[in-house]
Amino acid sequence: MTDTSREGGSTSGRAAADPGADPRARVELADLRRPEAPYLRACLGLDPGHVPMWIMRQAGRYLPEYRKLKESYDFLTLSSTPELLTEVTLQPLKRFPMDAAIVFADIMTPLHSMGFDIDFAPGPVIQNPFRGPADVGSLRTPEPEEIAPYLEEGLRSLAAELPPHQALIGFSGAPFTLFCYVVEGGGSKDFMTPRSLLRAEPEAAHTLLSALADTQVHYLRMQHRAGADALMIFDSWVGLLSESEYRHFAMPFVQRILDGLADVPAPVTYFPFGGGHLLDAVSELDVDVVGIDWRTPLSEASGRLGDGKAVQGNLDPAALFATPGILEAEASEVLREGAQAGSHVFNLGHGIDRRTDPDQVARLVDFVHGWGR
Ligand code: 1CP
Repeated sequence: MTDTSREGGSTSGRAAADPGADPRARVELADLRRPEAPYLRACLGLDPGHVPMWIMRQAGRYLPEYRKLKESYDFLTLSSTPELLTEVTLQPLKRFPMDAAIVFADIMTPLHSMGFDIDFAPGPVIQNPFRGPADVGSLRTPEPEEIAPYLEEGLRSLAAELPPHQALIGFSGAPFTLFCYVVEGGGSKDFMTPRSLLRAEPEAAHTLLSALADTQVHYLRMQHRAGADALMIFDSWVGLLSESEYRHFAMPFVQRILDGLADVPAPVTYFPFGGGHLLDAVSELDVDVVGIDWRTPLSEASGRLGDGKAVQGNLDPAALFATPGILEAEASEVLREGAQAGSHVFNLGHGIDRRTDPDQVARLVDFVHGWGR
């Protein structure tokens, strides 16, 4: 079921304070640069015409053309050179009729301007991790124009190249997930060091989480200004937290970002990976779309999130390794589940695996776009 009652739209933005307005109408269609893009319409709960789809990590190593570029350039060069990041972002759209492009960057991209020294090997490695009160002094909240100027240039060229029906997604990490990496110094299974720091040094942790939130506000606003039609916040590690920990250490800083975006007319997706147990709390966040991993059925997620939030997801990335028959059966199940939610953007439940056969992706996109026709 889709709600078309908001089609008229006003020129007010996300912060629209018209007391008579639909409280769900954070963003009006009339404020979008690409009002016909099915992805954006689904984000706002409007009839998209077909179930729109894109795939997390759609530009990446499963594509031979990406691997070819990687022979000549490392990840940092690819993601920090406007021409190259534009080319890589568009690679999957040249092969598949995706409904959205996601800019080729990383959740670590803005951290450099906060004073963190980051390499990719291939996961992020932070040379100067934040370990406590002694590191508060060297923490910077950068000026907006200091954050990834090459990304701004890349987004401008992407926005100019994309046709009106394909949306451009900008993104950031959520404060808790970024906190995990900058305290740990890289990836981890359980992020014990950051989770201990939350208890041992609550004030320093709070200072870092606040600085991370404020930097993401600048970073996301810049991306919208440069041409991103929609924004997404990845919270990849909140699955480690109980609901009570989530409400204390993670959720307020996500809301702090959302408050900082209140006047930005772009739908916002929040993806609490592994956060099926957190959806009651997530329902209280002021977001338009919630990303769901494959462990929670979309109808259940939507029921817990309540009216007014679209869902995104949630095919298990492993389904792309199955026979075409099984792949289509699993995709149908996701589509049936999504149809029971208010509004649905099809995606995987996490990033695509680098060993995936691109022909399977082509099959999936055709199948999703043909569904219901
Ligand atoms: O060698 C390479 O190709 C580098 C691998 C790579 C890529 C392709 C990294 C290092 N980052 C990226 C791009 C990236 N990262 C995108 C691009 C847009 C897309 O096509 O989707 C996005 C959205 C991200 C987001 C990201 N980076 C997340 C959130 C999503 C998730 O996977 O949970 C996280 C946690 C990161 C950190 C990161 N960066 C790179 C890696 C390998 C990792 C994971 C590190 C770990 O193991 O914890």
